[in-house]
Amino acid sequence: MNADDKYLFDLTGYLVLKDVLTAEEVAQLNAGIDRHRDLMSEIDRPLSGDSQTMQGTSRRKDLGGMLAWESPWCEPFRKLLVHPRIKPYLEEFLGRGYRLDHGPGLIAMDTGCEGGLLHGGGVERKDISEVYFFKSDRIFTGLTVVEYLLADEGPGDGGVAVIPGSHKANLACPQSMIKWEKHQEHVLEVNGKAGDALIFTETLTHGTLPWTAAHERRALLYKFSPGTLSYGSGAHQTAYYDYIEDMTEEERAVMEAPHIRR
Ligand SMILES: O=C(O)CCC(=O)C(=O)O
Repeated sequence: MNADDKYLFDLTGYLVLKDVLTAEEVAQLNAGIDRHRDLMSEIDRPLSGDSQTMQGTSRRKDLGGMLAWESPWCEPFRKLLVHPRIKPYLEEFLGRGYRLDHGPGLIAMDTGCEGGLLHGGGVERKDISEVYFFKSDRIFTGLTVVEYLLADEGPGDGGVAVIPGSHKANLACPQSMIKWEKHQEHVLEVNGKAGDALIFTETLTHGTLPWTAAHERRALLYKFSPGTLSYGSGAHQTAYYDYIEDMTEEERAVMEAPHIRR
């Protein structure tokens, strides 16, 4: 990671990194998902609320639990805990000893799938778990998302969207903007190819635009926290499950409960 990336992340709250995964890695991850497809389920509540512009003909489908899948299917997902292209960014933004807070989770969307209301951002954050500030030449951020694209998200397709710079907002985002009904020119549809990765601080206002592409959307989300913080109640509890025993030492360290690391 270079000084430009650090500047741009601080300025906008997100970065898109190109070609993080090879075509082979994308294929392995997608093969694991295909293999476990019967575990994928449509979520039980709509995410589009009463938005006039985010309605669709289906709901998002979710799939989780990849780290505990039987070998070899779990392996490409475990590698993403410490991917050499991503780890330096997480160590810069979250500090050394960053930890998996929750996830990974797959978001899949069929053509016509509804969007999801924008959320998070600036004044709306409730506690230090989603903090963002700059001090001593360092970025400090709480919950941080790494979103690996496993299918292309091209212009006009929909999918993940952000309001650049909103992690520093001092006022609440207008409801009409949260619903993507007004000020759409300030809501950026993030585009990328399968294998690209989006990193964003969860305190950036973000959400999902309705999916219009002919192919299935697949985005794989890992949510990380600094070593001393927790947002979710998830991964640190599961750190004591058997499945971490055969992880590498480097992967297992990311599964630890929050604590002071020296
Ligand atoms: O990739 C997306 O659709 C955004 C997901 C999202 O809003 C979230 O995980 O909080």
